[in-house]
Amino acid sequence: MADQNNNNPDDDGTGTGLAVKSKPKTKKPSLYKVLMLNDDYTPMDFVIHSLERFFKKNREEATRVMLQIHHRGVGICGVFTYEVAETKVTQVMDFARQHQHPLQCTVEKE
Ligand code: TYC
Repeated sequence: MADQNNNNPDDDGTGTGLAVKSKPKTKKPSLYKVLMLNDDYTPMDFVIHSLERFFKKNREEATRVMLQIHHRGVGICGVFTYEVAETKVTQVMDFARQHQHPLQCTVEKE
C-alpha cells in the first residue's frame, strides 16, 4: 500500500526510496486533572461561578461538581495538558484571592 500519511524523513516522496512503513513521530501529551478542594468559607455561588467561567461548565454541571466537592472534599474540574491545567489553577486562585475567598485548586497527573 502507498504511504499516504507520510511522516518518513527517508522518503522524499518521489517513489524511488526504500518502501518502509512510516512511524508517526507525534506523541500524545500527558494529561493532568485540575482538582478543586472544599473549604468552609468560599460561598457555593462563587464556586459555581468559577466553574462556569474557567472550565466552561453550564450551570447544572457546575452545580453538580460544586456539590461533589462540598460533600467529598475534592472534585475534578477538568483534564488538560500541563500548561493549560497550570493556567486554570492560577486563574481560579487569583480570582478567589481577589474576592478574599480561600478556594484552593491543584494539578494532578492523570
Ligand atoms: N463548603 C463551602 C460552603 O459550604 C462550599 C464549597 C464548595 C467551597 C466547593 C469550596 O471547592 C469548594 N460554603
